[in-house]
Amino acid sequence: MYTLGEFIIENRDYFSYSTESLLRLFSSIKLASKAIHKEVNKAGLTTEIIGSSGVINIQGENQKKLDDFAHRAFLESFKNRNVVCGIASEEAKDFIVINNKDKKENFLQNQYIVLIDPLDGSSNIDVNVSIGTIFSVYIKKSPIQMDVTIEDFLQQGNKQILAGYIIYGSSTILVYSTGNGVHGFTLDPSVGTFYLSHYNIHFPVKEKIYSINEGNYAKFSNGIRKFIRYCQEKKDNRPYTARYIGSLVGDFHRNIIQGGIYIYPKTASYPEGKLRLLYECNPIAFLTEQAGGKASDGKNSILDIEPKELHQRTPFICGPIGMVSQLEKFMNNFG
Ligand code: AHM
Ligand code: MG
Repeated sequence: MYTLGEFIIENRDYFSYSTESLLRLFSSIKLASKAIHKEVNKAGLTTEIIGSSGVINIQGENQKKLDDFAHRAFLESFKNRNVVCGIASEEAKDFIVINNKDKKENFLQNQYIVLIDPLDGSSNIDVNVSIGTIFSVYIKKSPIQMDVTIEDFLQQGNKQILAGYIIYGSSTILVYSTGNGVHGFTLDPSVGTFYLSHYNIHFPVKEKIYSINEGNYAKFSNGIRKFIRYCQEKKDNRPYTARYIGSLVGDFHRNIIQGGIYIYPKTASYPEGKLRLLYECNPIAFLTEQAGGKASDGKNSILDIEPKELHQRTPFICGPIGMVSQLEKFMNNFG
């Protein structure tokens, strides 16, 4: 059974950048995710973890204690590895510059830009439902000896060199892609190691599930409403099953394995869409395409969108090509 580290080394020829720096980066991701796994698993036992931190975050949302814990865990972990030069997080208004110039070991590979949602779906923490971390990695654009600038973060999704998520569910699973397929590793908590459990994940041929918050039906456009009716129609391989957790990582993880579409469109409450392009949609879109699917804002490929700001929102659709294309047709015809 491969560990994540062994798998990266074994597949080093498929990664165009330094394997050593990738291993270092993963070592920080693994460390922080294990710390979060531990906290999630004892969440019901301690008031230090469940509930609100009393802070309203940059998104105008009530920050949970675990959101804050996860943000700090990843930040500390990235700072200590000498491979990351800048981080943007859902929990911080501005990007964070990591300056390692004063350290002895000033690696040339200190060039990764990380965008992260440390704990997505946090409204599910207090009720024991799956939550996740989503991460996206780019190579720094600005000269290596300079501090990062906003342009380093505002790169198109198709420039990602690594994207992934960690789902803290009935088990903790890390799923990633460096552009050479999508692979999943399950944490064995007794030894603290991630083992390869899902090799080369692909959307199955059979389309089965649609995931959307149907409570917002009255706020959807006609095209989205018609698509929902289409999913429910008894024809061909339909009706599809409706499944919606309200945790992007959980909904996506199920859909990529069982075959389903995830939709968070524009609504009256979120006229630009709810999900954030840079650290929620882009990484999930990258994995979607690597798994043989399609990710779109209804018209354009998510990975082609030119980002304008750090916390930009976008409508988001991802899933098997056939289902996403069908929805795009409805949106094109009916709005
Ligand atoms: P968050 O980043 O504040 O946790 O919000 C993102 C989450 C997604 O995980 C999920 O798919 C969506 O918001 C659910 O939103 P809603 O409750 O409006 O359906
Ligand atoms: Mg989020």
